[in-house]
Amino acid sequence: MTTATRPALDPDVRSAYDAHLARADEDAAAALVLGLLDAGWAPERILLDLVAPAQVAVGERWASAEWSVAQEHAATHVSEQTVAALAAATRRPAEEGAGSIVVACVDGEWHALPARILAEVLRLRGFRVTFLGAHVPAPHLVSYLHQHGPDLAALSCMLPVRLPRAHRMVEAARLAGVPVLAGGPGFGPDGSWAAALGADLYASDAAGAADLLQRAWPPPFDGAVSLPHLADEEYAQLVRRRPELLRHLVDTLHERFPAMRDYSDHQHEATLEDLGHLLDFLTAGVFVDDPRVLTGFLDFSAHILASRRVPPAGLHLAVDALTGPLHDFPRTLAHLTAGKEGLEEAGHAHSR
Ligand code: B12
Repeated sequence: MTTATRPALDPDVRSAYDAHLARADEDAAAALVLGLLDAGWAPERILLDLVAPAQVAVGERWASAEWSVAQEHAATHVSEQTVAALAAATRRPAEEGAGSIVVACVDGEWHALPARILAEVLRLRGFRVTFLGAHVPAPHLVSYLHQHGPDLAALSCMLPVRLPRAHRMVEAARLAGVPVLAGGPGFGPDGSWAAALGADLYASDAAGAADLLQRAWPPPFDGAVSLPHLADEEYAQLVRRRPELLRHLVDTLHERFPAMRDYSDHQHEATLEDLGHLLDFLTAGVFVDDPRVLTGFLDFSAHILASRRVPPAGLHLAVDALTGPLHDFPRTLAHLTAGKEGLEEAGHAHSR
């Protein structure tokens, strides 16, 4: 099966599907896609031109605070059920000798739906696919690969903060003798972090991955890790010093924003989580030696804060506060400087 050129999807279909997501009506959403299937729409197209972009829009509604987390979760569940309904309606046994692929999310990665869509697209293109789901720890991946010996492991990473763990997964698969196809925005805007981590192949989306594999099967096994900067130990030190740095950030914020002392337990917990994310994105950027990991996170966080009418002063302050304890980490300091400049350039003003 291929992705032939077809007329654009009727915007009314998309609006109707969006409305089913908004009402969390999984029966109506499933009925809509099964109707499209009956009307002759290619299942791959329904997945990639309807379900996936509608789900991206769900993220935008959540990010702009138009939808609560609960609404986002309900809509995501409907998308998952829709993909399941489509999969059940189109399932057929793989042909004898079909290439076998294991699809898994990297350790700590809970965005299972993009990987599930990839799995279904690969299956529709004739591959034998096993979907391992969200958050697969490296040791479990290794034992699974040893037991089942697939031709390829397809690893999904949606957030760059998971890159150090993604690296362990890539290494684990390659040690088991299984080549790796990496994908998802977590591997970088151009997928360059996938190559640095030793992945054999990279594709930015499911159709691209299927095209690539259909062109070049069996997959190559020639990835090579390229992380020479790790010799300076800055990454290892950032991991070791995380608790101390987190404490320093909390103390600094308390000093600067005394109102934080009256925060509820829940507010304290949320602040700790946000500051932890900042440290983890910084650490992941230092791991792959690319400041875009931190700048991307700061830009994203400033937008989220703006949509909730919170000024980004806390972000600036937190980035500044890290320069003291990390003054003898030149590479990390360069990332922090890029982060500050990025915030200023994007107009996320340093105001209180
Ligand atoms: C649903 C969702 C969740 C759900 C996931 C549930 C599930 N079962 O999947 C939950 C609630 C768990 C979640 C949690 C979080 N999320 Co979230 N989430 C989303 C959302 C709304 C949709 C994701 C999705 O399904 N997209 C639809 C897919 C189909 O789109 P796609 O990316 O185009 O898919 C293609 C490619 O990614 C590619 N691909 C993916 N994997 C692979 C693998 C291979 C091998 C290949 C070749 C290709 C490939 O192929 C896909 C199909 O073509 C996105 C918004 C968005 N823009 O996507 C945010 C989003 C990804 N989440 C985000 C965030 C911040 C988080 C949290 C950190 C929030 C928090 N503070 O807790 C946590 C982190 C959880 C974790 N540890 O993983 C941010 C990431 C921002 C960033 N750059 O850092 C986003 C972008 C939201 C936003 N607009 O800000 N999330």
